[in-house]
Amino acid sequence: MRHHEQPYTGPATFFKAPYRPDADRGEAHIGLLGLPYDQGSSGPGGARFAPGAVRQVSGRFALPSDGLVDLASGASRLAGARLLDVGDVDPLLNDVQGSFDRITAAARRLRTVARLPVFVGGDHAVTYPVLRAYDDVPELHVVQLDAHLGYSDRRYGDRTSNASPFRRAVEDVPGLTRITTIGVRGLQPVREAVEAARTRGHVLVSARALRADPAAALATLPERASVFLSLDVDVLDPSIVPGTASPEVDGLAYAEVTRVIDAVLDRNRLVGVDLTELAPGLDPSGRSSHVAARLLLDVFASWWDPARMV
Ligand SMILES: [Mn+2]
Repeated sequence: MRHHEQPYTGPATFFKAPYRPDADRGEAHIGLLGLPYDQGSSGPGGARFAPGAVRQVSGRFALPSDGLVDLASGASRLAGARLLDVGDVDPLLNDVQGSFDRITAAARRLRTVARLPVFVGGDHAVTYPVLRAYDDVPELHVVQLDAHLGYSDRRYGDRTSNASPFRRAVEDVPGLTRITTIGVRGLQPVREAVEAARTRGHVLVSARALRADPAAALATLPERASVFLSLDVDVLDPSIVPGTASPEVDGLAYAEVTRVIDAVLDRNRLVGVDLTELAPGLDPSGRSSHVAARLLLDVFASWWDPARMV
């Protein structure tokens, strides 16, 4: 059988895209790689199951060749976009550096395959080995949507957890110029991280500040830069995404998050995206995975411009 029209038929791949672990250079506009890694989480874990869960539910967002209709504007979105699922990185259990090396190598490869490399799943620790694959990009900016900083030097003595990816990245990625973190909130034992981030010149925008004055918050975003967008699903309110290990109340609404993403993409060149901290097992309703898949789809739709691809 060739046709797998229903969302739940056929092998589950990201957005029902062709499964091409051996994809060739330049083969995809958008290439999706699963990172089933959760050895960096001190919480309940389960982010290793995020790639599988997103594959399962993203079948409902499979792209017809003539694209989708944006019901808000009537515009056609993603017509002609070529997506590929390039598979997963196999982590090495109890070998963090070995796992990170595999992730970095796979990320470097995906950058040759796809115009827009997309990394799905894992706890936030994966962003460090992903960013290592961008060590050739001058003046790389990271825009991070997250309730947390991810900028601790150590947590419980460990330097490689999901509390430290951006701290390690600024140490090892020479071109990483600035990190803009949007959505931080709550009472957290991270004084050292806040001071280190401010000293390094990073920008922290709280969820409260974004809500109070969105225009002022968006004015902190980079412009005309190469941007890596790191989406931690816990930036969203836990009522929207309960399936995450470190939920923080008083989070952003979905439209607030997409407004930030649209602004980032309007002003910059997007060089990669990750989506982290989705722990599907913590949400028996399954809606967290649906929201995550939809968030990726909205990133793709905002990014895709056929005129730019010729
Ligand atoms: Mn977080």
